[in-house]
Amino acid sequence: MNTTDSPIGPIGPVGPVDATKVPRYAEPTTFARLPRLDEVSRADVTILGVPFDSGVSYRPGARFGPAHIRAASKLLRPYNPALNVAPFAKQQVADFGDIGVNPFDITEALNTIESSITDLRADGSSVLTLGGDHTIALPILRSLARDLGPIAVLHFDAHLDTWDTYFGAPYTHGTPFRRASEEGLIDLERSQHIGIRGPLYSEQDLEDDRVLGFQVIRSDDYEVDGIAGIVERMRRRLGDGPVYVSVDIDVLDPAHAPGTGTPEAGGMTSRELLNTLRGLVGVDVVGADIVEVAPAYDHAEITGIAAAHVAYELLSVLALNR
Ligand SMILES: [Mn+2]
Repeated sequence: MNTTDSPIGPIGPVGPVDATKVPRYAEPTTFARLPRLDEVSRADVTILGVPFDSGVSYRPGARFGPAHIRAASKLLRPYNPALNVAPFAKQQVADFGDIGVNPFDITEALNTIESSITDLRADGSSVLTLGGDHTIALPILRSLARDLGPIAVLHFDAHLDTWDTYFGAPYTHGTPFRRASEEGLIDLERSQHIGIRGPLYSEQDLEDDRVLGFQVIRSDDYEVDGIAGIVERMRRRLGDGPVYVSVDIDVLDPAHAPGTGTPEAGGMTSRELLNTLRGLVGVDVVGADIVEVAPAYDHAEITGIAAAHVAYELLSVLALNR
């Protein structure tokens, strides 16, 4: 699964470092021990770290998420039996590393993120972003929508993230999808939240959310519909056009993801989340993020491992859709 060189250059994707020859805990840390982007000619999928958490409303610390997810990804292996695919062999996946964004000026940070995403996508690469707090989804959607028009957002989260402002501030981790909807970035007929639960400010939050273009699948719905039923509802809503997948790790129950900023009881299991993501095979996924991993509240890498496996399933879906 390593470099396959021929006299005329690489003839296939450069895969992870071979764990049967170099121990997993050795060598510099990239996602899944994949090559850095500057070590390959181009990537079909680029992993990008965005260590930004200046938009959080409660526990800070998601700026350390990218490094934590990479560290927890060292145990990922090359073959995914659940989907019968080798995601790093079927496509070139490479890790760009992190971009530096201004922690004191959110507007400047959003612009930096948007232009970085646009640059990485310029040669046709898909970008899988490791956050960072949920604020970063907005500039990513700005970049995608400029090329693709309004796209469906499939949003896994305990929270709606369609609130208006906090302390008068429009750009926060609780508001990215309201801004995205107002800016015309999302398809109002095809967007969906999955995993919603917990107390709201008022009943009006749900009404506003509907008007902004989202359909809600609640965490509790898994109990009634099961994973297969949820996947069917998800695919019916997403339809045929482009889809952006945004995974807030707090969609998982705190038992499955304690290391996050705004935990809510009654969440999904990691098994439910991974199986739901597998249901995206054949859906036109054009990009994805995994956000809100805050390692200071994690224990034994529970949250980091969950996030790494979320990334692995998304990469597997992208490989099969190629
Ligand atoms: Mn969120």
